[in-house]
Amino acid sequence: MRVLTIIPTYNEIESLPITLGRLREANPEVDVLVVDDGSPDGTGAWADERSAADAKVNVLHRAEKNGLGGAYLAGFAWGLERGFDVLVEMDADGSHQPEQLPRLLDAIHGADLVIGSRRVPGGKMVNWPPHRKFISMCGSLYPRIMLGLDLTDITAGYRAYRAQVLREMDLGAVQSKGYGFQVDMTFRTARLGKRIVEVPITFVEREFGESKMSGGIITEAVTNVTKWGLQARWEKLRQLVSGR
Ligand SMILES: Nc1nc2c(ncn2[C@@H]2O[C@H](COP(=O)(O)OP(=O)(O)OP(=O)(O)O)[C@@H](O)[C@H]2O)c(=O)[nH]1
Ligand SMILES: [Mg+2]
Repeated sequence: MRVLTIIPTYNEIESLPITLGRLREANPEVDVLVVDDGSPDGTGAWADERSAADAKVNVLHRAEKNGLGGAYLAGFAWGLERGFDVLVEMDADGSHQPEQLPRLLDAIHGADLVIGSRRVPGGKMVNWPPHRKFISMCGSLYPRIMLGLDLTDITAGYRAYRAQVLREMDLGAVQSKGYGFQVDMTFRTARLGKRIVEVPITFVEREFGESKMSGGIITEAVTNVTKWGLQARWEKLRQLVSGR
């Protein structure tokens, strides 16, 4: 099983060296792709140096900051072209612990998408202030109800996809940029009838650098989830009325 871990970065010069070091140490057989959006702090240049010294580390540069979603889509295309079997998403900021990657990879044997969840038994959030926990809980509950997905952590970003799922998906149609990207991808995976499994992870609040979370990202996610939820209900109603 050839595994590629994709790490999107924007201004992660303090965090990326630590995360990448831990990832290589804990999972030496796993390939890595850093997708940097022209970080002004030199994250991309650092990753290039690291890549020159380590054949397992690769870097994809995008000209400007264009959201997490776009970075992952570019990373997926890179990995699919090169024939990887499993594509993993991991934040650079230390929230997703590289030492827990084997949990996701073990579970992918019996699933098409594995989500590292903070809300299944054994899952934890470390150093998260109560208001972030509350926002995150709402952010998880709303799409769960609206989209009818029986999952505890739909916005979570520590995941592993079987390449086949991504190949079957119309990735060109995915437009979500921020948090909504994770929900969008989960909903698409579920609609393809794929098996989604959650495994517990310990999510650790970032220690260095700044969060890229913004009002715009939340608005995008809420607007899209509402739209998708209503569309799905409308479609069901239409089928009922037409007797199909
Ligand atoms: N390439 C790229 N990476 C991004 C972009 N926005 C965020 N990232 C990266 O995506 C990962 C998650 O971003 P964070 O800022 O940690 O967002 P978050 O985890 O939702 O928020 P916090 O919990 O506050 O850290 C990090 O590795 C970021 O560097 C972007 O526009 N382009
Ligand atoms: Mg983070």
